[in-house]
Amino acid sequence: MKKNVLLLVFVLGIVLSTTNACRNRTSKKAGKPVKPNIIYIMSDDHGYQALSCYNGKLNKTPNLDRIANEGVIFTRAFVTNSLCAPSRATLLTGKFSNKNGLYINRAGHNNFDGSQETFPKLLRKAGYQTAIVGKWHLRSDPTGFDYWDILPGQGQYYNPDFIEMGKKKRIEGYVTNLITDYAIRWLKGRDKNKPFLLMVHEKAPHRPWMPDSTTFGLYEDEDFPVPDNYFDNYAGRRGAKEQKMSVIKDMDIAYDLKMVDKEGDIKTRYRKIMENMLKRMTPAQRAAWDREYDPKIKAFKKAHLSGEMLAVWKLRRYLTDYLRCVASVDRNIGRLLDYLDSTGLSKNTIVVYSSDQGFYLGEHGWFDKRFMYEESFRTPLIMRYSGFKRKGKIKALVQNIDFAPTFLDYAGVKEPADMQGVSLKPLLENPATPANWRKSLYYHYYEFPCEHFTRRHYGIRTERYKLIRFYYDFDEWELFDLKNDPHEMHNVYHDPQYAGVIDTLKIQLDSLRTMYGDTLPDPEYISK
Ligand code: SGN
Ligand code: CA
Repeated sequence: MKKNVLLLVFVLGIVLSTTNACRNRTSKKAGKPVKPNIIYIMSDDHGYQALSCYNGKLNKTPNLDRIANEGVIFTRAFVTNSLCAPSRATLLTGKFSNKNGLYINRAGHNNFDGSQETFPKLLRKAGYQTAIVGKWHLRSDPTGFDYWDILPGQGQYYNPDFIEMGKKKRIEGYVTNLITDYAIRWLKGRDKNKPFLLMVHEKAPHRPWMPDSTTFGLYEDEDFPVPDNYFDNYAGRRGAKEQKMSVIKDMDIAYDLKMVDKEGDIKTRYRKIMENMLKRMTPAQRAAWDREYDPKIKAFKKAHLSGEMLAVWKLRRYLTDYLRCVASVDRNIGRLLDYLDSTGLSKNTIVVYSSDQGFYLGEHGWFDKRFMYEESFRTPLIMRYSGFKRKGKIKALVQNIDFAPTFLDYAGVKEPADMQGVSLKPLLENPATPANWRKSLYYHYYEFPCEHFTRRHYGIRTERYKLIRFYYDFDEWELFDLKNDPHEMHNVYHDPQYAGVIDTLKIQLDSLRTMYGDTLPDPEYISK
């Protein structure tokens, strides 16, 4: 009897799974293409210099490289406003800050207006199941998702709190591992008859770069190359000169670089914050941490470094922790890809990896982002899907306003007329970039005053040039000839040779501002 029941269950199982498979095929036969699933992964502050598929010489990211090798890699992908919350608002809405209303991160200023149209809402209307796990940072509760499990604010690396559909709970573990666990758990439990959108938003490798113990030992004593412009003197660039994101001057030895000595001799401005983060750890986590950091602290105290030696030590200490956090992201993306492969989901799932912006890994002497200079204006962008006709490098100028239209396009949903980006499908479906593809990009950064003292600025980037205008606090223009000066060290705005170029760029900049409806600078928004 028991045997017969088992047989019946087995046969029923086969019939059911065949029916599901047929349903997919039938929809194809009936002329309706099967809608692809979408997994969008966004890390936090992952500069393209720290992915080996971007020829990064710093580290190896074999799992991220898998996405690029099996798909495409955009070498000129940019953001609209190089900061976390604004980037997330742009991703959801396909619009610049001046249209989605989210200009800056600062608490109590402006929360994301979740009642506006977003691409997850539109996909949901079109029959997709939608979910987001990980960092959110938009303050208002997520809208447009069937399921959400998010980190409050910036989140914590160790034993983080999560808010699952409105309920807060503290979970033991390391944040990058937990986010992946939850992503896979959601995939397993989803309704298998519907296409899905899953957004996986990492906390890492955001400051203060606290690595998982599984990565301890990695890059130990590695002599990371020091960027040529690490000791930049910012001549001719006032905005760059007046920032507070210098590894040498502003990076906190106890907080950022983890030199929290038990004796309490190392007294720094942010030491207390790191002490509190360490207090979250379980005794076992703390013991592993101390085994890793205590010898480093001892060696540091003994060495009495100063001048250039201290400057280089700081950079390498920073990079070691940052790249260890990246290694955890990479390993976990591997887990997710393996899950997709082992369940057959890879074939019909678009996988996209990007960051909310780029990051300085010592270039210009910096950490952090915000500026329109390449390292933070750019974001890594790699994609994989069996349906792409294009493979390898794509050099066209693309921007995070384009992500929402792309996802809608692949799902067969019409892009709302007021979305400002364009679908990347023509780039992914043609052997070469269409001749009418955009030739310039617009950028606008607003947050000031801010922790890193980055002044407000906007600008235009073409294939060859970048024209930036700092405004409000002081009015100053910068022009970079990216062909001759890829590291943006020489502001040639006052060089008469470039007068004609400047005239043309200013006209183009004005038309971009008109096209995107940006009427700021307008001091109004600061007092809001
Ligand atoms: C925190 C960081 C800053 C960082 C912002 C914005 N300080 O305030 O260094 O610029 O986030 O980052 S920390 O001491 O709290 O780490 S963003 O990615 O969220 O925009
Ligand atoms: Ca960020």
